[in-house]
Amino acid sequence: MLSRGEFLKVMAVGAAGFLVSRNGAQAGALIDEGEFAKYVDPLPIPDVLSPTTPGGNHYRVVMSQFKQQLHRDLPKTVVWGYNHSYPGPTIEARTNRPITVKWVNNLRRASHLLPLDTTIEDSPPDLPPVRVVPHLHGGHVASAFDEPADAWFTSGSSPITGPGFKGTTYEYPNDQPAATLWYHDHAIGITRLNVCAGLAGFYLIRDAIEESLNLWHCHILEPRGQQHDAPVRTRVRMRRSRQGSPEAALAL
Ligand SMILES: [Cu+2]
Repeated sequence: MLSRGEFLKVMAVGAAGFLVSRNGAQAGALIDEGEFAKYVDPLPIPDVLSPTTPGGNHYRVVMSQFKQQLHRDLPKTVVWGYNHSYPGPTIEARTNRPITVKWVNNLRRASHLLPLDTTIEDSPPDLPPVRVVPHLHGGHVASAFDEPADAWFTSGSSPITGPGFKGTTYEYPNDQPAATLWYHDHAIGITRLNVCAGLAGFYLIRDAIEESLNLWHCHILEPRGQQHDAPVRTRVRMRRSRQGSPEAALAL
């Protein structure tokens, strides 16, 4: 069994794996993982998203580009995220309490953050390079709001839309047991690139069964008995030097 210190180290490594991203540069040698000092940054925990009105069931999420510090020893990195956060804010839902989310694309760019491969069938050069469509991974969602990959849309008041587009406000019934889900972009042909750029966040569903286990109040980690529930996600990245092109994007 892991000691508390060992557990926290595992958590910190996981966070670094998720958050260390491209350092924004042109083709160069792969960075040696040992270049980054370990356990030097606090575990990043995304904010919990608030509804548009207190106690309400409607949320608004904006996608945009910004810079974020990903590691103590890296310069701020250009990323894409939700509500100016990478990973995006955590959506906390409850079983059988439906919510709606208005997704706003504010990625007002002519080109993608990462190199596009327009030779693959689903990403021809005539599609807008900056197209998005959010998807709730693992969510029990009606097909109209499950966001097939061709339901993409661009930014602006008159967006270009894919053939499957039905709107930008989605319904999530949450008619499933407690679970740790995640939302991420799902646009056809470039899902891997949009997620790699940063379009991903947690979606937690709570229920009475989970609450009865009293897992949130971990008195070992948090002696004051406060709620302590840290969503942690890991991902493996390959990074090139600051003079190099973005690291290889890994399909998720
Ligand atoms: Cu998914």
